[in-house]
Amino acid sequence: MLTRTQSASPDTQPHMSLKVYINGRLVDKDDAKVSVYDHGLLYGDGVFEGLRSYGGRVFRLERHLDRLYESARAIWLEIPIKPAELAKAVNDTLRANALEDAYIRLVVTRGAGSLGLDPNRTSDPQVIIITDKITLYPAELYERGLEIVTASTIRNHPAALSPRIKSLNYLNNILAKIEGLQAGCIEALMLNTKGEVAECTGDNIFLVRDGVLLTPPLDAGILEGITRDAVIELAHEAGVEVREIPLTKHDVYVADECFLTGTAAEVIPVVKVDGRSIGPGVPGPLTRDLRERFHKLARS
Ligand code: PXG
Repeated sequence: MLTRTQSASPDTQPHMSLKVYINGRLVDKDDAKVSVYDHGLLYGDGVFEGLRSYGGRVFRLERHLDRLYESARAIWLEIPIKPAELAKAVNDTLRANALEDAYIRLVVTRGAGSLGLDPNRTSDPQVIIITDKITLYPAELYERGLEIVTASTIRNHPAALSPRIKSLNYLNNILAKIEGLQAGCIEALMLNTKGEVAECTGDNIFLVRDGVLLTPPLDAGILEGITRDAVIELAHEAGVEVREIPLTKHDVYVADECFLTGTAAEVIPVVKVDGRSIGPGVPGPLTRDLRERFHKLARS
């Protein structure tokens, strides 16, 4: 997704190279490199965030930074700069690339070290900001709705590696994503070790039943999605009751509506799960309403 040669104004600046922030410097994309000894590469030892900007303004930047620093704290990784400095760096990088509607990837690795797990034998965490044009899901998916399948890969046990940490080790989700792709689906539903619905590989899940919005609680072992939080707020504003309760596949199959939330997808309807139509098999009214409300909020 980030490999295309990008230029903010291809007609007027054909040779302008995308700039990447790395440790306080803006360098050309091709020169933005980390060591092969970086423990981010060797062990997935690091954290990340995926953000979006709309019209030059980053959606809930502070909240994403809070989550990044919380993820880092949970893995004993000290980010060498303060959140305010990182926030400024994000905005500077967007401006340097003349990007308004963008995808932003923040990455902090443990840094280069020896060939061993010991994080004490590393130095210099690498702080990286990649900004690029956003690749949107095709509009027709929002109109028709997605079909997803339940993956046999269980979400990481929260007592082993908390799904609330956005770490550089996403193999749990990637294995589930592959199952989805093999079934012809771009997303896959993941259950937790109790067999309850957790989340999708890069999105949170919501159901609608009898006008009430249902979503798994954080202790189902999920990422506390920033889009999820925003949608819960929007539902409250709209006078819709929201229940964060444990859900099973049965609840999904008998729901009136189903949708996913995430930074990349925003709010996207799901109309089929494991071959079963959800409700009448078309995007439902509450899903459409919340999608519109989110759309307005993000662009306000
Ligand atoms: N669950 C998981 C496991 C995620 O990784 C979400 C839910 C939704 O959270 P937000 O805060 O985005 O509403 C995510 C987010 C990417 C990418 O490039 C992945 C995410 C977000 C942005 C980009 O793969 N995952």
